[in-house]
Amino acid sequence: MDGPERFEAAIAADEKIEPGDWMPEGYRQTLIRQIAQHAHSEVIGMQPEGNWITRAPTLKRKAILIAKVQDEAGHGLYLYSAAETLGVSRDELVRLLHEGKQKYSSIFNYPTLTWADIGAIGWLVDGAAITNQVALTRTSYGPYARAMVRICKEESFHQRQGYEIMLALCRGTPEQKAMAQDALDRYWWPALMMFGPHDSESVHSEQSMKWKIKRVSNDELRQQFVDATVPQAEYLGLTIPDPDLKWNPERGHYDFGEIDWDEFWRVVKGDGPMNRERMAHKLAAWENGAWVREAAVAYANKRAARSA
Ligand code: FAQ
Repeated sequence: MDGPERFEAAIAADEKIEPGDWMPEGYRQTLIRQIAQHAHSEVIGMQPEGNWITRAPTLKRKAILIAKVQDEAGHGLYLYSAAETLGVSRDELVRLLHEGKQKYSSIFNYPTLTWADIGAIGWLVDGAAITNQVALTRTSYGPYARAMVRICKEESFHQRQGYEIMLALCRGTPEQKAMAQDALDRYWWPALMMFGPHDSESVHSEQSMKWKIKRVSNDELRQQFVDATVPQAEYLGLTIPDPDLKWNPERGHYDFGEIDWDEFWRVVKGDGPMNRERMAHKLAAWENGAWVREAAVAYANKRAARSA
C-alpha cells in the first residue's frame, strides 16, 4: 500500500496516525491549528485563575489553586510538544498567537470578579473541557490522543475542586450562596460557547470527523455537557440561567435555549470583555521572560561546547 492508501486504511481501522507516517497536508494543517489553539487556551487560561492566587480565602485553597494553574501550563507544554511532532516549532506557534493569527478559547476572555468564579471555572470550564477532551482521547493522531489521556486525568481533579468550592459556598451564608449563583449566571453561557458553533455552521467539523480528528460533534458534546451538569446544579441548589432549560423525556436529553451567537463571534474576533488584557498580559510575560530564554540557550550552548 502506498502512503495515501495506508492512511485511509488506518483511519478506517481506527488505528493511530503517528508522526513519521504519510498524512494529507490538510490533515496535518488541521491538527496544527486545533492543537495549537488548544495549547494557547491552556496557557492563556492560566490568567483568569492566576488572578485569584493572592486572594484565595485559605492557605489550602491557595495551594490547590497554584497546583491547578501549574497543571494548565503543563497541559500547554504537552500540547505544544504534540504539535511539534507535525513539523512546526513552538516558537512559531507562539509567534502566530502573538500576531493574532491563531486563536485561543473564547471562555478565557471573561473576567474573574469573585472567588466563586474560581469555583465556576473549575466546575463548568474544566467540566466542558473534559467533555471535549475525553472524546479527543480517541482522536486519530497518536501524540494528541496520548496527551489527552494524561490531561483528562488532571482536568478531572480540576473539575472536582471547582465543584467542591461551589458546594462550600452553597452550604455557607446566604451571601456566599448568592455569590455562587452570580458566578453560575455569568459563566453558564460562555461555558456552552466553548463547544463552538452549531454543527451546521462549523467550518471544519465535516472533514475533521471524516479524518477522525474530531470524534463527537460540537452540538453533541454541548448536549452531553448540559445533561451532566444540570443535576449537579440541582444538587447545589442553584438555578441555571436559562428559562428554556427543560427535560425532554422523548429525546432523553435536556432541551436548552439558544446561545447568543453575536456575543460568541464578537469574543472570538477579539472584542470580548478581556481579550485585550489577556493578550497584553501574555505579550508582557513573553517580553519579560526573554532573559530567561536567552540564559537557558546560553547555558545549553556552553554545556554542548564543553562536552564537544
Ligand atoms: N473559542 O469549524 P469549527 C482548556 C473557532 S479547554 C474560540 O467548529 P473546530 C482547559 C474555530 O477555531 C479549551 N474559537 O472549529 C482549561 C474556527 O476558527 P478557525 C480549549 C472558537 O476546530 C480549563 C471557527 O470558530 N479546548 O483550555 C471556539 O472544528 C480551565 C469555526 O469553528 C480545545 O481547544 C471557541 N470556543 O471546532 C484551561 C479543545 N469554537 O480556527 C485553563 C480542542 C470555535 O478556522 C483553565 N479543540 N472556534 O480560525 C476543539 O475541539 C475544536 O477546535 C473546537 C472547535 C470544538 C473548539
